[in-house]
Amino acid sequence: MEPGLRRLVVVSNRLPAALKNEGGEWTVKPGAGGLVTALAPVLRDRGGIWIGWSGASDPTVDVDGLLGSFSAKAGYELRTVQLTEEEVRGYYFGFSNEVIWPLFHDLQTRCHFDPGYWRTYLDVNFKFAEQVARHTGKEDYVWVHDYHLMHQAFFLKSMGVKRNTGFFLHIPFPTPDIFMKLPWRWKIIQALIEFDMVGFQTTQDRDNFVRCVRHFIPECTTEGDGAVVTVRTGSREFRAGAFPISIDFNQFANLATREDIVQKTFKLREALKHRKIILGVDRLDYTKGIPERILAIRTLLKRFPELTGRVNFVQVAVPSREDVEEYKDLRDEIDLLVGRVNGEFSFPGWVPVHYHYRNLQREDLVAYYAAADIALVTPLRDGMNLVAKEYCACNASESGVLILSEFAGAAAQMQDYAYLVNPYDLEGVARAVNRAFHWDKVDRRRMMVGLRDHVRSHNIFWWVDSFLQASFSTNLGDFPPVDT
Ligand code: GDG
Repeated sequence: MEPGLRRLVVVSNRLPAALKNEGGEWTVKPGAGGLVTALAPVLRDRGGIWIGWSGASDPTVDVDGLLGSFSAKAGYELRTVQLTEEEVRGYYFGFSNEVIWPLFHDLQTRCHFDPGYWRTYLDVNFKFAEQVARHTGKEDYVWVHDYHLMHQAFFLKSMGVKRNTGFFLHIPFPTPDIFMKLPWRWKIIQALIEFDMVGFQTTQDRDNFVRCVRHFIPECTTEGDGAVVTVRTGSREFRAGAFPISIDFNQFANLATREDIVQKTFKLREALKHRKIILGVDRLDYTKGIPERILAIRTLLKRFPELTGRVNFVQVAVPSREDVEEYKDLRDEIDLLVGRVNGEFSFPGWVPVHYHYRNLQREDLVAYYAAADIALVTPLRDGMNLVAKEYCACNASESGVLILSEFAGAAAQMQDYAYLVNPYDLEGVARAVNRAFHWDKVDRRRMMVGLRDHVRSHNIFWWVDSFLQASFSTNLGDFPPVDT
């Protein structure tokens, strides 16, 4: 059956709607973050099911009732997997966030390789697979997302349930020397090769994965030289591809030029006295390099004192994983650094760093993007980074500069038109900002037009189509390399 005719079943840790307990009352909130931003418009267009955890661990909550109304509005079905608090602790906070997240972002010293986490991860993956088996049929295409659920195809097979399955990893896949540190490395590889398609953000991630497979199965061969290759391990044949995720370009571009948002953008610039705005937008996470970025701004003001009073650095940090000690410490560290830099450089009428620790409304976020002269997107490591793409889509004036970490997946696609930096090199980042500040208008336009053209054509719909087409195509030559 053609991929376009199959019903799509998305499986991810969280549903696109989260149940939250506010003052004893449960409410439904649309989720934030990369995955929801990426898939919601697609499922609305195609119809289908989304299976995931609702965010509520209280067994007395009427989850189905609460999700029902959201589901009707969203235009697709939601099916929830109920998790206990203990399961959430071991599988989500433990294995996913304290093992795989830091390890796959090359931050192995932050890993807690607790065998209890691993066991709970397996139990929860089994629970998810049972729900997938219950709510799907042979003709459905099951598309599993991210590192929380790497064992879906493996458990479906162990239950004797035949499904066409794809997996997409939103975060980087590490090099073999880092991956090998994982005590359960072989089990993860065994599970991933059970999918029919394993997708990554970049060619480099895909190649890292294939190298890890080859480490355990030396006779493994690959065929093809484009974005998608066929991998044969003897017992298994599957596909592995690079599919750089993207955004709904038109939605952002249209918002940025909507009259009320143009007004908002103007007011923002006015409030900052039309100084040049340098913008950072991130979930508050240690992979995003926020402390390093603030220190780079400090270096900028020290090395280029003529910029004092002429720039504002605006950092938006969205609260994330707030119950985790490491994230609380990171928040304290950032509070301290912002205070220090402002204490060191402010004078009456000017404060260099404006820091917002909250989730902005989409309209306000777009106004910040549109107002910013320079976007400083400097994660220490990132699967893709949608903020870089959203900034370009919103830059209707085509005069902004994107300064981008070479360790973001987005760098592989955007390197011709973005200013690439090493986020650990504070002086290098400071020099890049200084150069962007002085950059000629014609050059800025040329770069931004190149970026916008690329994101416009390689948008979220292109991403979904590429993944689904590549899962079913008989000619993998149709998928040329997507990055370098
Ligand atoms: C993971 C991978 C990969 C941010 N602040 C606000 C807000 N956001 C939205 C942005 C953007 C999303 O959050 C962040 O996406 P990123 O891609 O930058 O990062 P992660 O959350 O870490 O996402 C990443 C992604 O998955 C997709 O595959 O690119 O590498 O780590 O969409 O707009 N949204 C609102 N207010 C804010 O203040 N409304």
